[in-house]
Amino acid sequence: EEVSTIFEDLVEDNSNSRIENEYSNIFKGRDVYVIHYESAQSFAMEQEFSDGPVTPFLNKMASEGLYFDNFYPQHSVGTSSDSEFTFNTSLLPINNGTVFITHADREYMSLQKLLKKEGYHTMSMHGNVGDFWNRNIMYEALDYDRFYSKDDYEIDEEIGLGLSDMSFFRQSIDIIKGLKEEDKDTPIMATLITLTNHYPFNDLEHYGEFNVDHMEDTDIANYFKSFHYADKALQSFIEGMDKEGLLDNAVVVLYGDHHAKISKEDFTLLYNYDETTGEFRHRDDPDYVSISGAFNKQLKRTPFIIWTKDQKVNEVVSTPMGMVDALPTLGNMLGIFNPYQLGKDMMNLEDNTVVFPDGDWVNNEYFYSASSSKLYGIESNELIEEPEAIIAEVDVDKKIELSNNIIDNNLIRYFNVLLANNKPNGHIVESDIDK
Ligand code: GP9
Repeated sequence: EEVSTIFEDLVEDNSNSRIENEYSNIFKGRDVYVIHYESAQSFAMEQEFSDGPVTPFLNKMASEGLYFDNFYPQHSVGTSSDSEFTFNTSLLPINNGTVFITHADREYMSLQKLLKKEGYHTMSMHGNVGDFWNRNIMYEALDYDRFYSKDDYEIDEEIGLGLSDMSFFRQSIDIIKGLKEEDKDTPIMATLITLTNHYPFNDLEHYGEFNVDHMEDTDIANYFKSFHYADKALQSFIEGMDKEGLLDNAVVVLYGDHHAKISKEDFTLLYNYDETTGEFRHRDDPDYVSISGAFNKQLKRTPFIIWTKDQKVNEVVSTPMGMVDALPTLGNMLGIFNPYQLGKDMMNLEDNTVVFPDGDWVNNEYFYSASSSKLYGIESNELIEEPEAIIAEVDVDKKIELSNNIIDNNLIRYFNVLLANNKPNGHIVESDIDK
């Protein structure tokens, strides 16, 4: 009974929120290249030094595509793997472990499954060992057709954690080109997971020169140098794919997978440097910027960009968005629909409450910190006195508990039976479930 009720509520809510809009099916049948962009944080896209912007090419893609500039990856302790999980399923990560490791034996409705029904070949590509984050096993649950991991690449250049992004992208283009030459008619969905721009960003002799002036010799400076390298690698991928004609009928999706563990001390230096005096402001300066509250949360935002060579959609969406909203938004554009998604199609929303696995939430007006039980104004970053009534309006636990329930109790296995046998009010019996 309980499963049927959960199923009915979820599927009905999703069906009701499924609104045809000008973006419906606009990318149907196109190749889909998803760039899982390691540690790419949005704040870095706004930084410029004497050697130029930190991320000039990423900024160009953001200006040419559909740029969600108020995006949160919603990861928990599973960091990169949590981002992959939520992007591909529109479920929240669990907050007491890592789905990729502890719940890879569950059934999921994934982007891969939905696209395979449309005839796509789906694959993931990553220069690290295949069992990192238990990807080898979890990818079977997501139902990827193929996983190109470290053993599929020539490790001809190592920077940071392993295969350099430049070499990874160069070799990945060759693989994709080969597949297209073998079968130009089968659409491809490929996830390309980068690696170089990874904590602690200390492989300085290999990133290339990039002067960050007054920020030199800080950890955040090393991050900027690493990210600047990753930006060049991204440019080599897009330009290399275009040179091979692989972007003419494609959509590129790029997301920053999580924040980069930059210290508050370094953020304080960065945001309190006074260009006019060449000095760093002190705490008693009236223009001093405090790294706290809503601003501290916003610094953890990462980019989410949907880009096409023909710039078919070119706008900035500033509605608060979580990774859980990615599949509903992209799926509508690809002509696919996940009946069990917990997220929303962003193109139908003016406001949105992004709920995090730890109980934090953010919307257009407020940021709520679960750990401190404090509420902040998004614009003012001021503490809201007497926040109880506002906090009570957001049922955080409902979304977190629903997501955890679906994952922990493998409910999609049952949902699929209800969906297949159209048994919304019926009881599921064990024989209904494929062994
Ligand atoms: C590991 C890479 C980085 O293969 O995806 O993972 P992270 O440490 O960022 O979770």
